[in-house]
Amino acid sequence: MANPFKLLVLPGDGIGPEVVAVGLSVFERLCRLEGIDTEIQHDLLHGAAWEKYGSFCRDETVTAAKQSDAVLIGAVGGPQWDDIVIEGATPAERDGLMRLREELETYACLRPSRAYESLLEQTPFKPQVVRGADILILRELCGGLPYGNPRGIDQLEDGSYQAYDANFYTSEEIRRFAAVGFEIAGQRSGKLTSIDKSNVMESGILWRHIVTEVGLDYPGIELTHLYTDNALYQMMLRPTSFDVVLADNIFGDLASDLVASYAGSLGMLPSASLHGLNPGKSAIYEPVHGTAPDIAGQGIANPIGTVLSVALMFEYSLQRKDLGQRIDAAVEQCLQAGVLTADLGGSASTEQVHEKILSALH
Ligand code: GGG
Repeated sequence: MANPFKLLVLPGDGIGPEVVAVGLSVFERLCRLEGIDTEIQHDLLHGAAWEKYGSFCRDETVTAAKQSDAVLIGAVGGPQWDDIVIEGATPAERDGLMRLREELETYACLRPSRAYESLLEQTPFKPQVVRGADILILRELCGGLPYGNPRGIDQLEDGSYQAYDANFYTSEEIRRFAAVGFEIAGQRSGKLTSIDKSNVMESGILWRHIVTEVGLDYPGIELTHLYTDNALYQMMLRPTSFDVVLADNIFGDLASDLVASYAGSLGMLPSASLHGLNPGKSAIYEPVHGTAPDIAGQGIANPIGTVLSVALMFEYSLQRKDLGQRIDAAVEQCLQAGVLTADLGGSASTEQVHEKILSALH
């Protein structure tokens, strides 16, 4: 583990600052209890950075992120920044978070979701259907449609418009990502489901081919290929039949929001975005949810997705899985005590959840 452990904190926009304050407090408390030395830097990202610096992600922020062991992010975006036009800008120049993901090459995004016994009634499922669900969506994060080029909206001769986005994947991008999937499947149940649309997309054909090829190096892992549409349907019908799911950038984004329903709310889902499984590289930790502008500033946002992202930070960047598990247990205690924010059917404030988790940590 790096000593001191260098953390860059980028709260972002909307409810980002509120949930990051809780995640950071849990991080600092546990580091203090465990005698872990830290060096913490703060900066702005996306809308907040645009307002102060006229850039969604400054070069200085990228340099600080690269020099850090980990980056803790809240959420980015908001309608006030959606229509800003930067002529000829790449997707990364238009979105601070996408720039950081690209610069740090955090191509493997881990998005775990599970059914909590005390929250089964908060899910849209019959308890017997979702009980025991424990899934990890692995989302490829640096390629595919979000970064695709060419892209654009062109006017046609008849005055109407045509929009297009290219979905590019090289065999190497798929190969390095699939290898992470097989490694992680080996650390869990040994089952890996790869999802694609190889029935209608060329990128899907290459995806399936390379994943199968990588699988030859992992004879102990049971690999299943599913078409994405069918996979999402099966994830709703049989939540407990999945373990690790390997998906491209777009399908992984869709799948992770969908399986958040197992946990009762999108506010529960954490993520770890890694440059492979190399603990020496800077990684990004952030909740899966967005900025929720409708509730920003009210002190009612669910901070658990961020707190669980800090648990993943302890596991992957500090190599202290035991401390990650301690945070998981504190969150469980908070849920069992019924200290729940509104998205989970409760009336607790962000601060009440924070206090409950801190007291459960001791
Ligand atoms: N904390 C996640 C977040 O801020 N997400 C904003 C977002 O939707 N980014 C685009 C993406 O993840 O594809």
